[in-house]
Amino acid sequence: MRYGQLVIGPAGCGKSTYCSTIAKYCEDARRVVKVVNLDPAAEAFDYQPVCDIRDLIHLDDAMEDEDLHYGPNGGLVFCLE
Ligand SMILES: Nc1nc2c(ncn2[C@@H]2O[C@H](COP(=O)(O)OP(=O)(O)O)[C@@H](O)[C@H]2O)c(=O)[nH]1
Ligand SMILES: [Mg+2]
Repeated sequence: MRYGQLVIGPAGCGKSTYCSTIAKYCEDARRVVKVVNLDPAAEAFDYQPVCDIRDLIHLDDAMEDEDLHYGPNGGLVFCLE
């Protein structure tokens, strides 16, 4: 049986911490776990995601672009779109 979890919530609510804890738990329990990062604003991980949206776009790309010139919230919406 395979299971998936979608971890969503506002910035700072504990998504990365939760994913890290689950990844460590699964390793200890010898279960296969793969974490996909869908957060373009994520900073550092203490695990290696198998796939990372930041390889496509990062929040800083939208905020630092001179034409776009988004703030953190508008930049996040732009990245998600
Ligand atoms: N008190 C408390 N702090 C937490 C908990 N989970 C995460 N944090 C802290 O909240 C901050 C943001 O967590 P993070 O996982 O980076 O949030 P994210 O932005 O949703 O990925 C960090 O300083 C964590 O150490 C929790 O269950 N309880
Ligand atoms: Mg995070």
